[in-house]
Amino acid sequence: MAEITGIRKTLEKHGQGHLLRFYDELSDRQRGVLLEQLAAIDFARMDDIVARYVRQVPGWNLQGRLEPPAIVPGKPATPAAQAEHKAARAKGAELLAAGKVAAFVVAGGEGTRLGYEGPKGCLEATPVTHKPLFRVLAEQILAASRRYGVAIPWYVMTSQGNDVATRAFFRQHRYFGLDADDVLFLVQGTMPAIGFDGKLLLADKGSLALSPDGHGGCLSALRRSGALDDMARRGIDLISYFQVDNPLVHCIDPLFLGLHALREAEMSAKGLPKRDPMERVGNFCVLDGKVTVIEYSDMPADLATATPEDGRLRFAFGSIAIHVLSRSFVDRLTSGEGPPLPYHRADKPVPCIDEHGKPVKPDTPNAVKLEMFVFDALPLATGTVILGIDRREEFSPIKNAAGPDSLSSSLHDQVRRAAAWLEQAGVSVPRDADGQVAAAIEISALFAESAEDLKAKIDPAKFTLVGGQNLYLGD
Ligand code: UD2
Repeated sequence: MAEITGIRKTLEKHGQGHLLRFYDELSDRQRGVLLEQLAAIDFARMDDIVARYVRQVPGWNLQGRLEPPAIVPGKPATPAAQAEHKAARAKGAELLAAGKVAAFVVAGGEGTRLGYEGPKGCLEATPVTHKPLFRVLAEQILAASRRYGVAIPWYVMTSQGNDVATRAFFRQHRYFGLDADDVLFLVQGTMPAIGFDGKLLLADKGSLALSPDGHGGCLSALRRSGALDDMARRGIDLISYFQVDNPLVHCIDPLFLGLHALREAEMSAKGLPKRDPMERVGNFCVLDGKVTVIEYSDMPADLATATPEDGRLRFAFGSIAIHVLSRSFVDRLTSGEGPPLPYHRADKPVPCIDEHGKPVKPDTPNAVKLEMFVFDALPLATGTVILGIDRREEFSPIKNAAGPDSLSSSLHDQVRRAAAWLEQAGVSVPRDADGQVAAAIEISALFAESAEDLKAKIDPAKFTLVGGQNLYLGD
């Protein structure tokens, strides 16, 4: 009783008294849920958040302050660059063999654009054996563990909405061959939806309208969950960060890890030339001397499309959300109070209840959702490597139900990469009149991790591949 009086007072002081409007109608269990949600919110900080992100629309002042960043080419052209790459590969391999590297996937997103029910990592996403995304990633981690002779711990970030289903999926599939002790789950935080009047929304009488706090929430989640301490105990120095939806990702890349280490970076990123100026990827820039990613939706069109005299895009490189983070950097960013990164505002239609407790399903935005983006940590890092990569080799995400960046475009790109690897190994691949691969080909990381690896493993003379064939190269 005393507790609820205190909470009521706090809420009223901060203009959020309506959140307890239906409290008396709730069962004990429902009351417990609501009180727990409220206890997780620092209402003084929420006042600041409302003032900063809801009462005003935060914007960027970019004119005249932006430069394109330096990119380390994925294919080095000069002898000095070639030597650096060689040294970096060796350094990366050394760090891996010494057990200094962890894998980290962010898989807490709601996948609204794709329209897939359930955790996106469960989506069947390969062309021949229809493996779920989680298995594709797991096999890479297992392959790298075998190659370097160490366990590579894999941290999997989920969200409240998909945590139980994700863990159950891993259990059901026996952790895809990984040791269960080396697969560690952490749940990201939530943010309440905030009405344009600054009042938090109720999803129903006993619950706030909450959603995941963005992949940038992973930094606090790593600390809060104990994952950072676990990494320290295991002797991990570097975190290889990737998203759940890109089956071409190289989860463990010795070159990238080695460049990050040799250049003493705190957070690094992979980038690629944008497909078109407005592609839905972040734009790499240097803003007031700091490497910064400006999301496609925040980048003014004139800057996104700017082409100086040579006709090339000035901000040509897009961020594909593949990073290396030093554990010490995450530790530093999360050692203070409060969120380590700024929020990004999105105005969304959020289902809720009105002041009479009646459900409202708006068609137009009625609330502000706030998310942190992990790339906002880049300008806080003392050193950053941006490694330019080949899209065909490393990036074909599954975001949309159809068209570009969909399951069908990704399947196509997976087959194309597998065919390219086979051709580099000397195998003849059937192609149709348009030059498209005329077979379904899938290569598990457990068979080969790269084109070079495949070349070393197969004898092209013993290999025939005919049009219409389904070819799977697995463990
Ligand atoms: C992201 C990047 C974009 C580009 C693109 C490449 C942002 C804002 N944009 O775009 O610049 O790099 O990816 O594919 O990041 N996730 C969570 N928790 C959340 C939200 C997302 O874990 O609260 C995960 C999600 O499960 C997925 C990844 O983050 O693995 C990307 O999320 P998204 O699909 O919402 O990001 P997208 O495609 O807008």
